[in-house]
Amino acid sequence: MYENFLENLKSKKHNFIAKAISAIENDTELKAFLLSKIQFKKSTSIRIGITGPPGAGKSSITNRLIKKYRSENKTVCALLVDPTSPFSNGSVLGDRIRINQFYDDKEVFIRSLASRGSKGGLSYDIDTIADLIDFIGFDIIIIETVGVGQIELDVIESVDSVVVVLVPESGDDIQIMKAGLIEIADLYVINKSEREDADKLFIILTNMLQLVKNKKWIPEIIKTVAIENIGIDELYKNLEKHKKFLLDSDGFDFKNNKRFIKKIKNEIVKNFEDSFWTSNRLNFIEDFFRKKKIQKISLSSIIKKLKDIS
Ligand SMILES: Nc1nc2c(ncn2[C@@H]2O[C@H](COP(=O)(O)OP(=O)(O)OP(=O)(O)O)[C@@H](O)[C@H]2O)c(=O)[nH]1
Ligand SMILES: [Mg+2]
Repeated sequence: MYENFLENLKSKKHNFIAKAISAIENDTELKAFLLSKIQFKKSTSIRIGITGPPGAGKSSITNRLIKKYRSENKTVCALLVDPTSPFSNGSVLGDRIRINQFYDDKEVFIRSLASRGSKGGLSYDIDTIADLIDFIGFDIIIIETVGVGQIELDVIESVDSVVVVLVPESGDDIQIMKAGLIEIADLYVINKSEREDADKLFIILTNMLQLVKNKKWIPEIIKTVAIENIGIDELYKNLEKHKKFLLDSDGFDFKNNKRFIKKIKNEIVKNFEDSFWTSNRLNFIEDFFRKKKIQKISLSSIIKKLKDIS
């Protein structure tokens, strides 16, 4: 019944891609069909994460990168994760990235997604959506997220290359979040680097990176002025360099396998959770806490009691 759907997807018809993404987000029957078709295989897309504080210029950089990749004849999908607005339906951020300039280009697909995952992090859907885009055959998948705490850590698992975009004023924040940042970035971008403190931040980052030991990949720091397209070629070159590094070190397969294992685990949790919460168990737990005087009980014994109920 959905066979035509697949053909339309494969020919990159944007309205079909949008329908497929909505199906994944909303857990419809079409999702089940798609999941049965998207098979685990060597990933052919490169997944690039662009993260950093609000307003740092992530979308402007994404925009420029899309153009750069198009000039190299690569097909590109950009997924913009909007953690602030669970009600965004895709148009608001889409406007920000000046989606219209790619309107005629079938080989560019841009979509924003509300992050509905816990703690404002990347939702579990993002990996499935990226797999769908991979299946359709886009060469490059850019995932833009606002980097606040948890999301940065999530994005690292979802992508092959992590770009952390900072601005000259980020210096103080960085001193504070040092350790975390060292761990996550494959490349640093200092955007808005026409501003005077750009060199100061460059030095802070350089010093910070000297602490990195025993790592085969040492992140580059790239200065950009996205609005003037300055530094974008260098960013592109470094992304290509990182890609080569991953290819040479089996990094792609490693990341891809890890994502797949994570998805299997998530799916198992979902399945078991649904079947675990029988009405007897739900009633038991609700009755238990309805009692006026809560009994002293440990977590492990309540879990044991729950398991004993069928
Ligand atoms: N001066 C200057 N402004 C820039 C530069 N790059 C982007 N901007 C501006 O900074 C503002 C924010 O840019 P965006 O690309 O929307 O930033 P963002 O990080 O995607 O923002 P959020 O997604 O809202 O977190 C816009 O007004 C851009 O025009 C730059 O290199 N220099
Ligand atoms: Mg943005």
